[in-house]
Amino acid sequence: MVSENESGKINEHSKNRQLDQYRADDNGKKMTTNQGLRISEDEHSLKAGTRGPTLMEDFHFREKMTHFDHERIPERIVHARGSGAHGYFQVYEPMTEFTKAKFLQDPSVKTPVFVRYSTVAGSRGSADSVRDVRGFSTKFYTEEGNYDLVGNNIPVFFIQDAIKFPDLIHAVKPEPHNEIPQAASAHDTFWDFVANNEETAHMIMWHLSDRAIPRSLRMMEGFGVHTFRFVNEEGVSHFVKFHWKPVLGVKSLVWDEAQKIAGKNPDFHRQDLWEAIDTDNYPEFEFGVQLIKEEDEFNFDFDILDPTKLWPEEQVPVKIIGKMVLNQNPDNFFAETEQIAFHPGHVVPGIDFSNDPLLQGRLFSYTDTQLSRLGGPNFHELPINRPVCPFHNNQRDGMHRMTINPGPVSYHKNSLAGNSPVPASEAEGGYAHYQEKVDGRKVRQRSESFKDHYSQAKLFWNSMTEVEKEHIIAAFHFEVGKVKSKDVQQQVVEMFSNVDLELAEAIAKGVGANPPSNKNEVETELTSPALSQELMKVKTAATRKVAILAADGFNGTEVNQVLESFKAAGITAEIVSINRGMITSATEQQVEVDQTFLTADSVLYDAVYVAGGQESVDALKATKNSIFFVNEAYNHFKAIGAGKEGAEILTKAGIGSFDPNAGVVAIADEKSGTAFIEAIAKHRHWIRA
Ligand code: HDE
Repeated sequence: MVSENESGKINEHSKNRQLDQYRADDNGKKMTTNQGLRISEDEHSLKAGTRGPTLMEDFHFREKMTHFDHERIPERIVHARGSGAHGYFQVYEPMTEFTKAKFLQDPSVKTPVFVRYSTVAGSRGSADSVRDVRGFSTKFYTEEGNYDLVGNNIPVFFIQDAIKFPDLIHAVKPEPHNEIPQAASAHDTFWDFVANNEETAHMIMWHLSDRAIPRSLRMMEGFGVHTFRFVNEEGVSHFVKFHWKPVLGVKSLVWDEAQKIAGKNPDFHRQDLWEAIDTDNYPEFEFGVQLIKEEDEFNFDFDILDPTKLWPEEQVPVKIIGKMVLNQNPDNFFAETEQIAFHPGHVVPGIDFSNDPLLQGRLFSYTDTQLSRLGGPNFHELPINRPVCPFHNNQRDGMHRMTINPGPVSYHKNSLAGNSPVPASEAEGGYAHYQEKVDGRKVRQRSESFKDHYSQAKLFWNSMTEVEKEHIIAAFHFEVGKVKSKDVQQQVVEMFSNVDLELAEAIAKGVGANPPSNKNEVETELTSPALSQELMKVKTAATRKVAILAADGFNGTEVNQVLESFKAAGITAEIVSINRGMITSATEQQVEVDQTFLTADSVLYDAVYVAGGQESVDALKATKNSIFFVNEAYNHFKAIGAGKEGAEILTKAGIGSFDPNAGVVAIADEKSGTAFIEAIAKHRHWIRA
């Protein structure tokens, strides 16, 4: 069995049907060894007497223990912590004008996909909510082979040339002498690298912005980062950048919250993704492309091959061309999310590379890393990695080979097998590299056109709203404040004075460094509103999670009404109370408590609603926990709602008065329920700051 479908017709179920052949159901079965021998006893090793030594001949013990001893594989050198999901992709209109890629032609075709999200720096078991870039990798199982779009949630990168990647990662990973800190960039070696590699400036602005602490993997953008090529049937090429736009909008945590979540629920994002799919709230992302004609390559004030530059959307609009829906959780984390192997070099006809030196280096690294991670050259045969279209070549043998290739011929060209498998012509779907003309001397140099490191960093800064700027400054204070070397701190201040003098002065003040002596601030007033997540239009409360604080004697009519309006808005709610079990309303209605103040925390919710009812409010008031819960949610700028008597808790939590404009809503009637939902949809109420 090489492929699931020799006819080439792929639909959204193709990958699932292929995986079915590998799924094993142990339910209700007798236990056997891996050889199929039934096992009669699995709790006692074979011994010479009940108190005697274990015997070598205990093959069952040996097999079980040996397998256990070898259960771990090396974690990814970067992006070790990840979460995945199955789904499908559908194009809105044929993209024939720009690319011949088949999965981008027919709007009726649903191409199966697997997506893996990740953080970069932390180990496999590190917390989800840390400040970091998020990986956003998509494997499209197309009829022409697997296409991997291995992107991030930030559109630019730290460095311009792949040869610097090991240095960047050595600097950001825990320091090698003491393996501290885990999953964090707030330490000396990272900031030393930044200050001595000016090309990082633009990416650092993004890294310290709210983009690096997403609320949910479902609420962040994705970017292919590099410039790629689309090539159509006529061989005409366009430069292209890829975008994923989340249907739920781009939303972030606040830093204090992100740090607390790391302790309260390290699996915050993984669980959010899992539960969303489990409850049929399928994450959706629209697919967009920015296109530049070949002849316009040099018409920009940045080099389109430079991965530290973006193409401002106001200059090169994003054309939305399709949608991805994630509708199925994996069955087995290791088999699917861990063993999936992405590679930017997995392309299909119609998609090609540019000469971006970062991309060029990646084309080497990804296969190489799988060899040590997955133990040999046959990782493409693992179920999650297998294309759903046929694959035939003369590659043979190697560790863990699963395919059985009959016959004596495994070479090309041959006559004994009629010269098969035979390369396909372009007309037959054979991949032909775009025939770009290249001409140059062999040099170890960077193009002059890559040397402006500050204009787009400044563009990003100019495009931020006031609150986003405040967050970036606070992030500098945290990150550089954790740096022990005063010298490195000062270097950072000097470097960012190239971006913006006020910013550099603010950094200096917060970390106790001298004001910048360098006054080379780049001069540009340009802005790109599309870069600000605060200015984005999508505002919905759908799939958000609200904590309802209630105890015995709560106002049942009011809570029912609120729950109804939550349901209509696609909001989920959990009852948080003093103890688990049932609580009874003033009118004898019973509801089950989902969480207590010990098992839950305000940081795990998007909003808080304190139910009315005097007895309930009195009971809650008596616990400091409820006051802290509301106070913390308020300080994290979240929507707060309260029934009439619930206002007493708000007062105790230091909240002055109801003010829907500041997201503090009195729940009295249906109209106020709507106001509360609008407050949740706004996500955060910065006016309180
Ligand atoms: Fe990666 N990167 N990377 N990277 N990368 C890996 O491949 C590498 C870069 C990205 O969920 C590794 O299979 C080099 C940019 C994602 O499995 C490794 C360079 C972007 C993932 C590797 C880069 C990415 C990886 C580690 C500099 C955004 C996770 C394990 C030239 C466009 C994929 C693996 C997954 C993973 C190398 C830079 C995204 C070592 C050499 C830029 C999302 O091969």
